[in-house]
Amino acid sequence: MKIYAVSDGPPSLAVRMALKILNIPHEHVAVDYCKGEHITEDYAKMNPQKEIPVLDDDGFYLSESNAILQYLCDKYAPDSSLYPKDPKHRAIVNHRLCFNSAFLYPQISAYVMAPIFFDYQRTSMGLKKLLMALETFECYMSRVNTAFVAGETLTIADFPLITSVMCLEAIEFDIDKYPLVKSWYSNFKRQFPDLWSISETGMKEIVEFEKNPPDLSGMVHPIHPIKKVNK
Ligand SMILES: N[C@@H](CCC(=O)N[C@@H](CS)C(=O)NCC(=O)O)C(=O)O
Repeated sequence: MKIYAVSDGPPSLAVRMALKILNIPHEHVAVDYCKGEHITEDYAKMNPQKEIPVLDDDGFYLSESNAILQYLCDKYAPDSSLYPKDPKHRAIVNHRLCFNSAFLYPQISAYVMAPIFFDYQRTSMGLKKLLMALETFECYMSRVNTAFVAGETLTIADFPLITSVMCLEAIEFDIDKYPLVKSWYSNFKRQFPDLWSISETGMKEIVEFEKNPPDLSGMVHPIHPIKKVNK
């Protein structure tokens, strides 16, 4: 099995957490985002969306990190509590995965990540949408009032939400107004240091890039406006 991933991308880091906790032997293929290795026609054969990560399980190519998380459990750990079988419990896990990929992470991607790498600004509208998404996250946490995002035990839904919130920590974005999100995030770090270390490595890179944006002038076929960076 191969995972094509970047070292600081939240979806890649979430999948790497699952591979680690499930103890699945795999090769980590580092995709050079700054060179635009994911925007090539060869890469598009694996993932026409030209996004990272992509899983290659013996010729079975799968993109979309949520689908990868679900597949890894279904195929390699069908009885794991990481992806519960009970329909309602599973529905909550699926809901939190969708909530992240459709509602929270897009705001974090636009407000936190894109302006680090490309010629985009952090706008008041972007901030407003991000705060709305965080309020919603806090609301879900208060409704269930559980230790993890989808119940009292860790599930695959925690991974992408942890890596999303990690981006906020990377730019020292204050989440004090969301106490349940904040305590879930701190507890995860304390209880799963090995998993957190995967995310932390990515966070350190983001922290550095926030101070010194990477030079993307060599990116092939860029799809975002490239920033001028002093070399
Ligand atoms: N929905 C996708 C999103 C993946 C994603 O956004 N990956 C980023 C890297 S962290 C990417 O490939 N962006 C493409 C680009 O900016 O050109 C998933 O969860 O797998």
